[in-house]
Amino acid sequence: MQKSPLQIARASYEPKVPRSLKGFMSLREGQPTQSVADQEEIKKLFPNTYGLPVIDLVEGEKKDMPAVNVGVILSGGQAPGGHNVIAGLFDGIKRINPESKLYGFLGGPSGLIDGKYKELTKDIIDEYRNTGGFDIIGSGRTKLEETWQFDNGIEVCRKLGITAIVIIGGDDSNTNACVLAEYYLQKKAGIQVIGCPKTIDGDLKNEMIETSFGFDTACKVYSELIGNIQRDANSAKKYWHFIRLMGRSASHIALECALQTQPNICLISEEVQAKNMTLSDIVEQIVNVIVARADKGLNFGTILVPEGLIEFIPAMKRLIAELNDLLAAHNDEFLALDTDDEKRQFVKGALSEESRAIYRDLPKGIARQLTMDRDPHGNVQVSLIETEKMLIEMVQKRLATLKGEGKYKGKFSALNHFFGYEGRCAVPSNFDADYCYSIGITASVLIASGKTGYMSLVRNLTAPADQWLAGGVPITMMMNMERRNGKMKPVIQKALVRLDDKPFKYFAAHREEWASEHMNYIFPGPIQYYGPAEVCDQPTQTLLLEKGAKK
Ligand code: FBP
Repeated sequence: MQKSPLQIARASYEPKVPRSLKGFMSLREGQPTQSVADQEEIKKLFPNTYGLPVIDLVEGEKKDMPAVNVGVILSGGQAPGGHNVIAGLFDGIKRINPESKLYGFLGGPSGLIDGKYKELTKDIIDEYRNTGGFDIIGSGRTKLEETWQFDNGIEVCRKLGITAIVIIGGDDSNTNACVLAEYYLQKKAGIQVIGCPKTIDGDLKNEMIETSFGFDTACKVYSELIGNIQRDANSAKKYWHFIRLMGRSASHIALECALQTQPNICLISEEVQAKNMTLSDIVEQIVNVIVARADKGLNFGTILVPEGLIEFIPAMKRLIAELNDLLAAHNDEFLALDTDDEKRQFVKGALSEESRAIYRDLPKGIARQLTMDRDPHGNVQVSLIETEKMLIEMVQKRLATLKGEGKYKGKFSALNHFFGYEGRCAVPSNFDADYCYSIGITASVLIASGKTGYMSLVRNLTAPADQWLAGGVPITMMMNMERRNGKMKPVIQKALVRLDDKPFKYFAAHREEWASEHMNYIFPGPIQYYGPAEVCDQPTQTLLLEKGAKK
């Protein structure tokens, strides 16, 4: 296979790791822990894994350890650095005992259930060191939540002599890792389960987990592209660029990209919800900036739109819920209608007054998407809705009205973009390469120490890598009870953007200046892998602000 010069160079990159992971290690256990909320219910559901202590890895002495067979699963969407978690895990278990073996379950959690796996040997691991993607074993979105799946897992593990499983995933996958750990303890199956925090969305973080891996690289890739667009906008001076950014529900990616590039506008879904904003309020906010810039002769700019926006607009959320219910109950009737117009009338006739008004004012294409693209559970696939196009259409309409009233004299020409897949499999930044490798080694130490129900933990991430701290955090500590599909379930709390936290406050304090002033754009350029640490090893702005390393 032909390789690029960067691929060749990155193959021999040695990730930087915390001092405590360099030699022999031992564990230091802290005090018993509690879940973030609903302590009684969580304790009852996890009698064996509740209340475990947080663990720190410290330098220790050489001990002879038995070989261990470990299975690893990649779960959910790709995130840069996944291959390095696996490489760290491989190197870690081989360091513990060279006879140890690593098996990769293929295509995500279903690989464990169906017994589809491959042994990951040194040759395979070496091919994938410091590369993006999840292609070493593939990933999938099957949820591990039924006891028959767990029991199949026991059979498969017994066949391969596997006594520990590492699940690399987001909040839901790590919740399931914890359920699995508890089940295997109850069943005395002799299989440990360790989780690792993955997702570009950045919404798996809390008091202990400072960031999920992949967020750093993905945001840097998107910020590079946004910066390039801003330079073009500054040069050509003729387009407004509406840029939708991946991130499912939380707006961490949009916020981080705004902090890195200083666009004219960045919408934050959590703020829209907190202020109970309507779609028209959002359009008005955008239009005000466009008009003000036009008055200065600046008929161009950049607007960042988080992927989950639509679901955070309270009235839109109600409309979507009504559509979900309506089409669940009358889907056949709806599908039997011949024309789009008939379908539109059918829907309008069945909605509440408030939702009908919103549905009527939506651009037709978007209204159609809301009723057509549905997931296997019959819900609107919000991430497929082209919010940026919808906003362009609505803004255009509003500007035309203002022009007619003589209140707007500018020119409006808009282009739309969606950045998501461009960043999910990028070559991991040094931060992600180092962080992920460290997470992998840490998981191997937790396994060798007999731990289960833990998430591999690497923190103090704004310091140089050799000062990072490694350890483990009981997954139950991050849990609370939430309603899912009509039932209360124990889940890891999803971290949305907090309006009282430093990253948002910094953004809010500067956005007016970024909106109107001429020369505020920042152009981050491409990720640098070789060169001075301040160019190559910087963590995200979000992390720097959260940890007080940037004011
Ligand atoms: P997870 O890491 O939580 O699995 O999701 C990451 C993500 O990239 C989201 O940002 C996005 O909404 C979704 O996956 C897209 O999913 P798909 O890969 O199925 O298109």
